[in-house]
Amino acid sequence: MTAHDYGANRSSVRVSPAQHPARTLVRRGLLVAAATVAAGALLLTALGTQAGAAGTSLKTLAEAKGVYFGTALTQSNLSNSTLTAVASSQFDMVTPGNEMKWDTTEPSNGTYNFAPGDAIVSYAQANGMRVRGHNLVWHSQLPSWVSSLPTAQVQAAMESHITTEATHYKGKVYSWDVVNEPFNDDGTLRQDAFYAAMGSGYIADALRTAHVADPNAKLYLNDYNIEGENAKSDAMYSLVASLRSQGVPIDGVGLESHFILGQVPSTMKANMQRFTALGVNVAVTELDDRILLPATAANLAQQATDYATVINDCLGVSGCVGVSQWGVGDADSWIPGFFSGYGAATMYDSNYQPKPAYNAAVTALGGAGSTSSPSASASASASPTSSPTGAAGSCRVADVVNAWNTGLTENITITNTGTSTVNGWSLGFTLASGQTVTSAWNTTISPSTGTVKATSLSYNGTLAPGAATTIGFQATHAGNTAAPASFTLNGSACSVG
Ligand code: 9MR
Repeated sequence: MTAHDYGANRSSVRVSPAQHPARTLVRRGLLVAAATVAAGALLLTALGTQAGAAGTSLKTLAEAKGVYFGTALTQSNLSNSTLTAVASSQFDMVTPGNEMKWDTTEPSNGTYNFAPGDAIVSYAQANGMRVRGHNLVWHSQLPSWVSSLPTAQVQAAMESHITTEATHYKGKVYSWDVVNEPFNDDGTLRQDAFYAAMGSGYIADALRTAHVADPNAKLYLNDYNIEGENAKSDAMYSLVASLRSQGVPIDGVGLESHFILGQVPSTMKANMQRFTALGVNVAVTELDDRILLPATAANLAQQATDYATVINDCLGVSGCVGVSQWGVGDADSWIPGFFSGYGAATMYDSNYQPKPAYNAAVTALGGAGSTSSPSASASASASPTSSPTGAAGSCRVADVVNAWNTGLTENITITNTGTSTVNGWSLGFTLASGQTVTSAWNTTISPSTGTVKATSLSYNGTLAPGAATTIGFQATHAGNTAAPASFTLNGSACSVG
């Protein structure tokens, strides 16, 4: 597998794992606000607790539709209280990001380590969430001792691994991705260690072995680029049809759904339907939608459309059991580390504030999403949720500038360091000479040069004490790329840094 296989865009460039950006997660408790100006507004309060109308979380809405809404979590995610507050309030299914993969669970032959996976299961159980076991057999994150085995020993090693792991988690997982990513994009089976040892029969053997170990777990084959109808999904379809006709225990097909902005296949629903017609379930297992950075308002609006499309496709297929996003927020996403220049792929920004895609998901699930999709375009509503109050001298601003020869972006994090809640804000600052704002996100900025004001939108105007929000803009420049020297919030000076 190479990272650029995920999704149709072949122009993406993989960076080496060593270049993965540090997953720096915000420690401070952050407000998750998605308030609309209208009555009946959707309001999510600090640390993901719902204070708005009941039933506005993704999981509650999904459950009312008979499906789940999940996320991937890694063990390190569990120590981030801001992240886990969102995870436990919004999601009812957890997929361990890495903790149940072979390289973790059986790093050397016959030596098992279930502690990381157990930590995820414990978190899920404590928060009333189910677990998608991920995964038992995969060519990747496979310890080298397996691929170095003499061919004649691979089947026994695979069966032993499946039996031991599936028995350990018996009764604790809802489902297993028994075989992960078995196909090449052209529909041929990968020539991995399992195929080399057993031919295509390794898949049926893996499923049968898992079923014996945990007869109640739903057994899945999971892959990417099988969301729409194409050679790869055709191959998966033929395989599932064949397995079913042989009585091999298979319950579902996972469609990973690592999408590129605007490229959700139009055939996704029909594709899911043909699988369910075979008598298996389908699930969207690893949803994200990557954007070429910096994300513009139009990008975020398209992402919202993409999320709604995927969720509606699932809801439109009776055998689609749920949707899981791959990671809680943009700070947790694998995308920036694998696709150079891409990011912003999830429903939550890097401060765990909901993005337009979140509101779109809520709406698709039948909830009362924001009436106007949050947008950073100049035409978006810039009305504060009420008259600006608070924050008299009680704010801190951190500004990160990324400049190139003719342009720059600034990402500005505003923190309410005061003791009262800010209800609607206006951030004043002066652009360096020659800079002209061309687009903005999570705010509107006016005018585009000189001394400007960045104004809150409907969904990020409320800042509880200690809460932060991040806005940004893109500008052209004529050589001076300096950040503003000072900022005011609702007229009062902020500390900078
Ligand atoms: O999210 C996982 C990331 O932390 C790992 O570095 C990566 C290594 O392959 O695997 C990621 O999860 C993958 C999942 O297990 C299978 N489908 C693709 C996911 C993204 O690479």
